[in-house]
Amino acid sequence: MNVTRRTLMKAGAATALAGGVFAPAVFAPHVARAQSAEFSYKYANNLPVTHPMNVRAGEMAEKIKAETQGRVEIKVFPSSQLGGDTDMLSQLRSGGIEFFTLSPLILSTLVPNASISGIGFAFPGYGEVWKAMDGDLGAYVRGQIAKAGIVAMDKIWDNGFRQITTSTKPIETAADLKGLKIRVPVSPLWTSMFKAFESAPASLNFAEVYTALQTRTVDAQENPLAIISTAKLYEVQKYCSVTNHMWDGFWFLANRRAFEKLPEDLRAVVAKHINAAGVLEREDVFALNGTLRKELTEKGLVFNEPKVESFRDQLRKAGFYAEWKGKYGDEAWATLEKYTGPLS
Ligand code: X2X
Repeated sequence: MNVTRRTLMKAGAATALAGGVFAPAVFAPHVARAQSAEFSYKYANNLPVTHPMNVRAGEMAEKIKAETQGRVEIKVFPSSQLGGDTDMLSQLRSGGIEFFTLSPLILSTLVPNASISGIGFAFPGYGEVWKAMDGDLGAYVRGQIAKAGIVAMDKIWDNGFRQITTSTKPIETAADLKGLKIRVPVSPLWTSMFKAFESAPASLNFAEVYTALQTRTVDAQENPLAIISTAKLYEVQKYCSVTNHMWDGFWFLANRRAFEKLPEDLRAVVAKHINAAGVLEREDVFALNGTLRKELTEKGLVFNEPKVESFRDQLRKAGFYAEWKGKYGDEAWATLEKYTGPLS
C-alpha cells in the first residue's frame, strides 16, 4: 500500500471513530491539499498553446517543479484565457497573476521607454537583436521596468520580425499602406508608426485579432510567421508581405511581491529555468521562420518581398525617428544606435 492510500485510510478511520461516515471522496481533497505546492503561481500569455512560447513554458514548469521538489508550481494559462494583454498587465501589477510575458511595446503603456527595441527598421537581423537585448539596451530597459515595480527576467523571449498580412492586396511599397485599415497592438509606438505610413491603425488586443480580421473590421494585421501560423491567421488573410518592419520580443515579467516571497534559493532555480527556456524558445522561433513560408504558401497565403527603402524613407519623411529620439532621450537612443548603427 502506498503512502497516500495509507494516509487516506488512516484519515478515514479517524473520522469513522469520531462518528463520521467513511467517504473517500470527501477526504481526497484534504490529501491533495497536504501535498500541494508551497508556491503555486500563474503564468499567463496571449499566444496559442502550440506556439514555441507555450511549449517551452510547459517544459520549464516541469523542470521547476522537479528541481524544487514540488515546492514551486507554475500553471500556464495560454491564449489570453485570463484576459487581453492590457488587462493581464493590470493583473500582474495587482498580483492576480504572478508571471506574464508581454511585448516591450505594449509594456510601454506603463514603462514609456520600454518600447525602444521596437523602432521600425532598426535591427538588421537577429545577431544585432540578441547583442542589444542581452547587452546594454536590454539592461537599460530592465532597469526602467524595475522602477515601475515589476521584475523582468534577464533573457527576453522572441516574438520575431513582423510581417504584414492583408485580405485585400500585397504591400509592395510604403504607398500601399496609405489608408489601410490595419490592426496594431495597443501601444503608442505602433500607432505612431502606422500613422507615419498614413494607414488607419486600430489598436486591439491580440485576443480580438482573428475575429476582427474574419468580420473585416480591419483588412490587415502584422505579426511574425510563427504567430500567423499558430494562430491560424492565414485562414482569414490572403497576402503576406515580408517587410520585417520591426523586431518584437516578450519580456518575461514577474509580480515583484510574489517573486520576492520565494526564498532566495528557489528564486534562483525559477529564474534559471525561465531564462533557459527563453533561450530555447528563441531557437525554436528562428527554426520555424525557415520552414513556415513554404507551409503557409501551401495553405494559400501569397507571399511577396518588398524592398525596404520606400518604408524607411516614409518614416524619415514623416519625422518618425526624430520624434521618438526626442521622446526616449539622447542617452537611450545612443544605446540603441550602438547596436543598430545611425537611425535618423
Ligand atoms: O498582439 C500581437 O500582435 C502579438 C501577439 O504579436 C504581441 O503580443 C505583440
